[in-house]
Amino acid sequence: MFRFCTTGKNVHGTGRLQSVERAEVNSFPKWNEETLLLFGFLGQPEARSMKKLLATTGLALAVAVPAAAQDTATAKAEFVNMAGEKNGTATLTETAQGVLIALEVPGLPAGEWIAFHVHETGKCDHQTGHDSAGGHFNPTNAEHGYLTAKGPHAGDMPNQRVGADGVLRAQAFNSMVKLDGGETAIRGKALMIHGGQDDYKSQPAGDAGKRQACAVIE
Ligand SMILES: [Cu+2]
Ligand SMILES: [Zn+2]
Repeated sequence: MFRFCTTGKNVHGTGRLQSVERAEVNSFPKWNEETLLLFGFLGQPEARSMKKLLATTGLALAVAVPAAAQDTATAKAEFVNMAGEKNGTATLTETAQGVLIALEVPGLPAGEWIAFHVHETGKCDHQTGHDSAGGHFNPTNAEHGYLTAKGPHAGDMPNQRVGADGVLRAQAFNSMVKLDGGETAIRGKALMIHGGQDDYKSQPAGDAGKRQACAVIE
């Protein structure tokens, strides 16, 4: 229902998947009717309400099936802190408009806003202070920051707030990148969390402070 009402098309899937959805919608109520006829229910008041119930259930199934069968591209990223220890993960999901990034990373400055970017090199070496990950992912040769006329970098993302327990739990959406294919693909690049916030204008990286945790997108 969501798919039909909002977009009228199958965003990620194939024509095959769309036809499965239609088949579900068309065939399920028919099956209900035949089954009820078989049991001699049709026309009875109880049968009418049961038919209505089954038709509703059929609709719910038609919504659930494509969601389960959907072939959405995803990626994982495991964070490594400045001591070289694993600390936290991110799950990335490609959508038609960009990449959704959900992350949970402990051991960060409690209650602070921190910068969060995609960096250009998928190498997290804590012995270099994660400098191994290079600068911000910037396939369009833009300047850094949301507040600059020639910005932002594709790898720029809004600051995130760390919880009072020192754990960052966030969901961010980056509409300037994809997971796979082409210049703006970020699989193989790195996610980076800094100790301070991005001012969205200082070059080349928003004066965001030391790198705290780095994760290769794979
Ligand atoms: Cu950064
Ligand atoms: Zn940047």
